[in-house]
Parts: sequence; structure tokens; C-alpha cells
Amino acid sequence: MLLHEVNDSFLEEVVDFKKARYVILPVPMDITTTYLKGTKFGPRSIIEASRSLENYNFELDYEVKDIVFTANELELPPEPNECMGIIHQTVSDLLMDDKIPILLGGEHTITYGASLAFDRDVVFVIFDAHADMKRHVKGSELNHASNSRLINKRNPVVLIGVRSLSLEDKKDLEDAGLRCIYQDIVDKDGSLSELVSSIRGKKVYLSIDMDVFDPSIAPGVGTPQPGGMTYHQVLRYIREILSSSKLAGFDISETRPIADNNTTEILASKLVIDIVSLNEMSHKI
Ligand SMILES: [Mn+2]
Repeated sequence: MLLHEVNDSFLEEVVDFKKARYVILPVPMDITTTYLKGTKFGPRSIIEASRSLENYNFELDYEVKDIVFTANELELPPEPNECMGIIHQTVSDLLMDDKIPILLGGEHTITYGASLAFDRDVVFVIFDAHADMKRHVKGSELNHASNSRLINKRNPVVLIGVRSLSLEDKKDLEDAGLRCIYQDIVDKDGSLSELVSSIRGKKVYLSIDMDVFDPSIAPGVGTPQPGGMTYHQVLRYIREILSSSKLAGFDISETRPIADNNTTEILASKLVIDIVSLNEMSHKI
């Protein structure tokens, strides 16, 4: 399943699986999306975009090299629950091999599938324009708009950048004791130090739904929302989180490539390089 194909590798790097600290797992799931389809083309577009990027981060003086292995795209059935089982199993296998999984989506539901492979004390820090707290969508509990609710059944969840939810969702967030840093708080620079101290020393999984960004810099998503985060706002949160917590894994979800505009997949790809760089450097300091 994880056989390497050079043509599909991130940054065009041929990396030895045994030596790699990170494994990119392309997860082209696009089943329960509620509005525009196309996230199944996300993983491939992000990997293709990576080949146009440099892997050296001059601010950190760090170059991503020989540590990120790229697995083959997961083959997924049409039934969402079966997809969850496959993602759960594959991420479990990577954790057994002591790798840090990097999932490229695909719809956001892949985060729930991945979460099943982690210990219950791993904190899921989710960057998303949407609260994803829906109880049922089209008669099903398993939907990309229910992602946060499902993950929070097993693991603590922190939401960042939320600006789209119903009053019922808001009440459910509060009842669940789920920490949510809404976009207006992000814009006031609030809650970051409080967040960092609350998760200090804990294992964290970062999930970035590309619609957390302002649509002007990430137009290639299925459910865009005006007034989103900037690239530097997201990086600032991630930098602070990784400086005091241990990265267990991460994903970049909901990239939906659009014609003649590769901004979103370039941003997604750059984020992978940034997160790996920040994580590697945070352990050296
Ligand atoms: Mn979203």
C-alpha cells in the first residue's frame, strides 16, 4: 500500500522510508462534502505544487531534506465508514513505525478517521472557518460538517478561526466544553498565550482546513467563508503551539483545485514545509 513512486513524491524527494521521520499520506476522500465537489484532487495538486517550491526556510535557517517520505494515494471505497476504517488502520501502522503522519485531503472527515489511531490525550487543534458541530447531515452522523463533534467524542478539541456556525452549534460547543478561538478573537490577537499554556507539554495533532484562510489567499475550497485568517496569523499560532507541545501528526484538508489558480495548493504545500521546519527546529532549541 505504501510503495513509493518517485513521480508522486513531495518536493520530488526520494526518501528512504526507514530514515523518514514524517510520512505524507494522500487521502483523496470526497464523499460527504456538502457544497462543491473536487477535494479528491487536493492531495495530488498539493504534491504537484510542492515541486515548484524551495525547501529552505531562511527565517529558521532550516532545509527540509530526506525526512519526509511520500506514500501512495490511499485507495478508498465509496462508503464513508469504510474509509474511516482504512484511514484509522493506515495511520495506526505509521504510528507503530514511529512516524509522524501528514495527511493531505481530501474532505475534512479524514481528520476524524485519523483521530481514532491516536491516544485519547492527544489534543486536536483544528483551524477551520466552520465549527463542524452538525449532529446530522442528510441523515448521517458522519459528515465533513460533523468533524469536530466526532473527534471530540474521544479527544480534546481546540478550534481556531471559526466564523461560520449556527446558534445550536454554539450552544453545543459550550456544552461540550470545547475551546473555540473565534476569528474576531484571532484578529484581536487574543487567547494565544492562554491556549499555549493550556496545552503545554501535551501531544498535539494539527488539522488545517484550508477554508480557515481568507478566500482571497485560498480560493480553492468547497465552502469558502469571507473574513478569514492570514498566512502569518496561522503560522504564528502553529509556531507558538509547537514551541511548547509535541507534534503527534497533522493534516491539510479541503483543498479543492480550481482552474488557472494554484494559490491554494501552493499555500497548502508551503504549510507542510513550514510545519515540518518549525517542528524540527523547535526540538533543537
Ligand atoms: Mn471548514
